Amino acid sequence: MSFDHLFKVIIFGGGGVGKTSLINRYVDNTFFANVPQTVGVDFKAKDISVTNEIIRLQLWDTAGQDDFRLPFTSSIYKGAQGIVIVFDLTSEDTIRDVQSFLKEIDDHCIEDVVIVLAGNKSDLSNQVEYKSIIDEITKKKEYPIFLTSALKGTNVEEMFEHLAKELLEKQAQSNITRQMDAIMNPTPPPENIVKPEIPTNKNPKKGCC
Ligand SMILES: Nc1nc2c(ncn2[C@@H]2O[C@H](COP(=O)(O)OP(=O)(O)OP(=O)(O)O)[C@@H](O)[C@H]2O)c(=O)[nH]1
Ligand SMILES: [Mg+2]
Repeated sequence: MSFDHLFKVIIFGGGGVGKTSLINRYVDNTFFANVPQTVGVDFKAKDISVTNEIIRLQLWDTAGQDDFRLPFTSSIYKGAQGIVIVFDLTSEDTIRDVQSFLKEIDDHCIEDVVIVLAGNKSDLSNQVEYKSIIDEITKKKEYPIFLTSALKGTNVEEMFEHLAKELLEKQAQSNITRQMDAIMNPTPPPENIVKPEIPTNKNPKKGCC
């Protein structure tokens, strides 16, 4: 199937927070109680229709374990347009991990990336009070937070759809900026341009009549 836009989206988050499960739920509508730990990077893609355009979300499922993820960081970050940082609502450590992911993203200086946060495992009752920790970590910057359950499917589509719409909007905005730039700063013609010689007729023939 062809598509109008392709967006690269990375899924980050600590070990076992449910990154692979969220992707499985979104792309295949499946859930497994036992999921093999991700090593390196896995990929899945899903095509969705947003405002009459087909968007292909290319989802990069990363390993929660630093040892399995860090060797791949440069290829993971290259060309990334969207990022989901997942934490486990029942684990304070994984909520605090959000800070190191935000710092890592900052260190890689990806411009104009769309970031959303996902508090996963919302079906479980032993949840930690995540809001104050996230507020403390993100300071004044506000990121959309979706409380998801890969097990039940709660908010999973909503989160990826929100991301897709944001990515589309951001792309439209940067196209407008580029067009405005081209209008305001037109490229000057090269200075050493060779003008074609126009033959001049020094002895023009007189007309016959
Ligand atoms: N109750 C509940 N369990 C979940 C949910 N999402 C994932 N799990 C379980 O949590 C465990 C880890 O899920 P994964 O999807 O492998 O987590 P991951 O973040 O990909 O883990 P790594 O690849 O090791 O970093 C599995 O046993 C899942 O079944 C959820 O929404 N609710
Ligand atoms: Mg995984």
